[in-house]
Amino acid sequence: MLLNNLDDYMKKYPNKRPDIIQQYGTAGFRNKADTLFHVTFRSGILATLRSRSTNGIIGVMITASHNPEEDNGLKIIEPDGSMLEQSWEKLATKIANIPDDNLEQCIADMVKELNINLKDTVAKVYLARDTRKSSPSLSIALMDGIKACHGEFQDFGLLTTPQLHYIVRCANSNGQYGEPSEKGYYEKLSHAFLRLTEHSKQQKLHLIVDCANGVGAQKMKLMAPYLIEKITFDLINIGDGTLNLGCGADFVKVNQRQPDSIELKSNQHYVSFDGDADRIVFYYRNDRDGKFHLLDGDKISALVAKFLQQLLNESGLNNIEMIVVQTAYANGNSTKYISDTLKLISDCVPTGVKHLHHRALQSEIGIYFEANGHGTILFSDNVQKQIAKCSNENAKKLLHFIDLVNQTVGDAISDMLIVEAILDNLNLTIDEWDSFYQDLPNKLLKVAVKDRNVITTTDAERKCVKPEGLQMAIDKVVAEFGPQARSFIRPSGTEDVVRIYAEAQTKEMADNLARKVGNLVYDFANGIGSKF
Ligand code: G16
Repeated sequence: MLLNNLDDYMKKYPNKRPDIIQQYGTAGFRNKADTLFHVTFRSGILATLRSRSTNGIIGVMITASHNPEEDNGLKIIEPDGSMLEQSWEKLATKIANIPDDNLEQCIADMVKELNINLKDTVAKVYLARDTRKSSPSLSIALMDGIKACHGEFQDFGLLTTPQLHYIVRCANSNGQYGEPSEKGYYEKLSHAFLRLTEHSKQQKLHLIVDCANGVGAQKMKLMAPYLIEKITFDLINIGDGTLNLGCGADFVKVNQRQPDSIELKSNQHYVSFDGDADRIVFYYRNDRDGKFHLLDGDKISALVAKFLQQLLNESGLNNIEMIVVQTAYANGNSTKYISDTLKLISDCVPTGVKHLHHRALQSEIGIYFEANGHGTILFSDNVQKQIAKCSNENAKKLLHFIDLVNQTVGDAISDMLIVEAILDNLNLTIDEWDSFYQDLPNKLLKVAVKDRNVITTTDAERKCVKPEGLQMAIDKVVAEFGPQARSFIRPSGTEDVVRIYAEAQTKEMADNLARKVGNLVYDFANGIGSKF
């Protein structure tokens, strides 16, 4: 039998809201938690089939990351630790939306079409969850889906999303990438960090970490003792408030201010994670102007690129190809810094770590960060071998650096240690890092419309194709704000909104530009625009 006890499971997990289309979007399924039980059960089936078709262990993380507490979602992880293969995203969407009565037939067709061997393969799924109240019951639905499809599972309970990505990769590489456990993760990263910083002149480092009231808080408590000889932490928003509310990486990036609960002190580094700890942004109070300064994913990219360039040159490995991958949200001045000052190639791809990861894989070293603080660095096997062959001190540092990076996906804990280790090695203050370039003033807005899918884009989301006439209207407005102005729009893949980004010479101009473009989006998407 293809599926076990399906009738019983269908009674337990009927699709109560067939009116809602569940989409496997930018980073998996996302929606109000109470609409996701049938989706989660079905994703258990899908993950089991993916495991059989790849002959590897698949991961499923239950989280809605930066979204509000009442949302939840699923991120499916490939055996190499990357995000679900794109052709399977479509299958995931199909299975999630098929009427209850047709589910078994749909699965049978899929098995046939993809030629999935059900007899001689073992299916295994690793699952974990964030701290949302709905996550434990969704975990049960997921395990039921795996059982229904005759799969095996291992439930890791609470983990950050990047920890699960890491463990899945380790397990599928037979331990070559590291020990497939949470403890293995702490040991590998902390060892690399301590070795990388052991010769620095600076004393102990200290960091204030806003954990967004999410899973990062519990995991930082476990990580901190491993690092105590070099760095200590004050953890805030550790679960005493509401998840992602008035705190966290998304709040800080969008509002360009510190979390409500923080009063900025001089000479202090601050970071904010998001709800599942796969994003990070840095900030501090600049004593010259007494103001909040944000160092986002673009600044992290610039710092990493500069450091790696220097180490590669000093190791005699300057022929290695290195690229920086960004999205349309990257600040115009960060792109300029990468190409004009660092003389590196930068490329722009659509939003979503999966797109950046894919592009970064095509280079020997691929540095990728979204402006929102989501990113990592990828090193090809060939480069790792080349570095391992060099015996100089800088090459040894590079090897420790590679061990500090979670190459599967953006990881707030790993990225936090990467930045601190680089600043320590280069003997740079946060202010000096901030002065690499000055961000063009910018504004992020979101607009709720009847159907966000009426907006379609091209050119890595920098141009709007539909509704017709909207791009022309945006171009006209942008032209009013001078040569440095830029704006684009795109439908979100994680929330039911259209996002608007604008940058211009002054903050006031950027705010005004975003507002004007927001009004255009509202009008065109609701059929009030001139040519709609
Ligand atoms: C997810 C993705 C990110 C993306 C973000 C926002 O982040 O992993 O790559 O930038 O959503 O996406 P959108 O603008 O389409 O809503 P997270 O941290 O929520 O998983």
